[in-house]
Amino acid sequence: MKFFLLLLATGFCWAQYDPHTKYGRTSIVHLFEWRWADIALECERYLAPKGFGGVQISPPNENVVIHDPSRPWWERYQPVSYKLCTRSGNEEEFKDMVTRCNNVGVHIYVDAVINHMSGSGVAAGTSSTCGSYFNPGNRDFPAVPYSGWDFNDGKCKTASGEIESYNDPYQVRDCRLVGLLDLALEKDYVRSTIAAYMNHLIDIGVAGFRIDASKHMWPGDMKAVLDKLHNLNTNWFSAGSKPFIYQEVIDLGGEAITSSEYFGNGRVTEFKYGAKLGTVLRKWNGEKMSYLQNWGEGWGFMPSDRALVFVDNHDNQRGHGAGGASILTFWDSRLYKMGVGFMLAHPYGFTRVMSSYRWPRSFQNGNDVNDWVGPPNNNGVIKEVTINADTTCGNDWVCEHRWRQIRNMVAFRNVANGQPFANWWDNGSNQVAFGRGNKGFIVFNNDDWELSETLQTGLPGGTYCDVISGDKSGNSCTGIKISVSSDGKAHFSISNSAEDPFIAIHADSKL
Ligand code: AAO
Repeated sequence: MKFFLLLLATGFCWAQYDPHTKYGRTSIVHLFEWRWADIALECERYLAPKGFGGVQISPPNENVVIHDPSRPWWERYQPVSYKLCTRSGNEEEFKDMVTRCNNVGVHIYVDAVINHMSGSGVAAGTSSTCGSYFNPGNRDFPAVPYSGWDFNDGKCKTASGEIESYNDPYQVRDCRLVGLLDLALEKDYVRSTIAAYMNHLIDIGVAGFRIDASKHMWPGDMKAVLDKLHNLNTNWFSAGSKPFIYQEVIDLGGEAITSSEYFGNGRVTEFKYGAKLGTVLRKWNGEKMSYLQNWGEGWGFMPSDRALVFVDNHDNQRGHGAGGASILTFWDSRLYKMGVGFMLAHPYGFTRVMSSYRWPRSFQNGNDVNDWVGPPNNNGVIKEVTINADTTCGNDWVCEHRWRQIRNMVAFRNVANGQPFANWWDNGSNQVAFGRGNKGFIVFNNDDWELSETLQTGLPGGTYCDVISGDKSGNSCTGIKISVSSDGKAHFSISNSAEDPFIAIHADSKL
């Protein structure tokens, strides 16, 4: 009986919360809009050697091709069928990516768009990434197939058929989100059809799913779909492994629907995390880094073991979704590196790093009129991710995950995995430091004056290489060196005008 309960607690109950990353790998990266061929190469040449656990990919199923505006990134959130056929690649390329990434211990997490199909106002025809016919006006998606029976038109009670108020949970689940045809997930046919799509991906070898627009589905309907899913492919995962599930629910407080309603299904995106961290690092609303001592649940966030966290995502880096102006992105690179560094050093949540492309941002009355612009492309065909001699990316791919400060903090998190939050220090303002047991230590100076302090690091004595200003290579260090004395103390000085005003050392950066 005891054994059974243990099994229930560790294996069965917890399964969908476990990212199934390879042992010792603790973060995933969202390679937004990348082609499958480039992701396969990136797994082999970069992500595996640098210790990344996995990749969140853009939706792999057939979507509407939108011409006005021309091929926006958001066309991929308007499904036409579940054929694996998009601008990122076809089914063969998808399978090749999953196999090659899994073979080097980097897993694939699919962005699953299952709440809806295309916009209701999209014209009938074959303007889709695989050429499948569809007729939104008639609710006809023959390539699935779905018909009028499979949508929530009869169930939604608003006059417009749209979500008109986020204060009414019925509208949010039963009506259309920005005109998108809302699937009737209460129907077994719809549940089984979605589960078949997800099972096809699981059988190919994916490790889990981001479930798009989860707030717009009833948790019980989602559970019915998730209960139909296969275990992960035993070529790469241990027998009985359930897919990792993280649900996109935007809960900044103040609405009828809360994240906690979804904990039974898996993890949930914690949108408060990036919104608050951006506010603190920008020093808005009187916030200071010294207030971060109780970061996590102490800030009203969900339990750490339910949270999927990120500094920015593909929506709020361009003003979609939620979080507002405080969100830090690659456009504010200095603060962004500090934000991502803080996230990766701190034990709270399961971490996702964003990897973006550059677009011609252009503000009019505070809004970016180019927030729709799709990935770098030639006449609509997504451009290759080229790699420059200095290991950065070309063709307008930003590749934040390849920035030294971010890549090295992914390694820091792996080294510090399982170690407690320790040795907090702050100056009452925006200079803070903390460690992770005896494995890692990080110091930030976000004040307008120099930091010069002797601090307890918790680390064994020795000389360590700061992984923010440089890299350890062999027994030398291309950045700042920090000597930790035998009592664990070390002196840190960080100028407020340093290129990156933070320093991080860890067990593997010891010289
Ligand atoms: C496109 C066009 C539309 C057109 C439609 C159909 O832009 O004009 O009507 O096609 O033809 C993406 C794009 C959409 C795009 C869509 C389909 O962002 O612009 O529509 O593809 O092509 C809500 C959802 C959340 C969603 C987010 C964008 O709850 O699930 O909107 N995110 C996902 C994806 C996203 C995708 C979809 C879903 C659809 O990540 O890329 O859309 O598949 C409140 C609510 C949030 C709500 C936001 C925005 O947030 O709480 O739940 O997110 O509003 O509507 C403060 C508040 C905060 C509030 C926020 C904004 O911060 O504290 O709570 O203000 O008001």
